[in-house]
Amino acid sequence: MIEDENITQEEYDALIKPYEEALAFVTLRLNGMDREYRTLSRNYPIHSMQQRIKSRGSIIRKLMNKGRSVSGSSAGECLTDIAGIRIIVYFEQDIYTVVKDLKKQQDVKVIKETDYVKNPKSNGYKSYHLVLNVPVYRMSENRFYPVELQIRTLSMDLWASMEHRICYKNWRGDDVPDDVKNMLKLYANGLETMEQDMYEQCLLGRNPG
Ligand code: 0O2
Repeated sequence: MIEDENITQEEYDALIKPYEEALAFVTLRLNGMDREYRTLSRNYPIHSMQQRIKSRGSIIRKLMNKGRSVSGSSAGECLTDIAGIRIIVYFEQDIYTVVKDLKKQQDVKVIKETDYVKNPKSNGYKSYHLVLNVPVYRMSENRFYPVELQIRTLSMDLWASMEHRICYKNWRGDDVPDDVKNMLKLYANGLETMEQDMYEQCLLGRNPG
């Protein structure tokens, strides 16, 4: 890192303030949706949600990996995942229910959408990514800030957490040995089969009293 390229703790604290508000805005909405789902049906889609503001170290690392200059303003320009929420659902179908209902909200705009469920990454990663632009009001100005949503099933989340732990911690994502890659793909397929079978064989078309 070039010496004057840094994000000080003070810059970081100022940078994340509006993202914290944007995150609170979306979390409130999602909690409202979750309450409504649970009132309407026993087969509610959302299992749990986690939220985080990207740490200072993670922001610096990501800017360096992207070959961008390291500063608060560069982070604001280049990164759309400073505020992030992970929504864990039960079945693949639930992902699309949540996405459809999120898009009904007229005061937030979808600015990026990647469907890694229908188009998984070559390593087996599956998840639906949405970046919402959310209004944050100040007396001097109104601005939109991005919040990244990762929507995935319990089994996709299990796989992604394990893959991140195994590959990132040991090989920093590069040069993962082929046998490890192959085994991870095999498990991704196995988990997908388990989840689909549970849905199709145990739930679909049944109406337990
Ligand atoms: P962290 O530490 O989880 O925040 P971006 O890189 O965000 O500007 P891009 O290139 O579209 O945009 O990224 P992508 O592919 O949408 O990935 C964004 C996030 O998805 C990552 O954030 C990870 O959280 C997750 N992700 C993507 N690919 C994988 C994968 O192969 N394995 C796992 N376990 N997670 C993945 P970060 O910042 O990389 O990491």
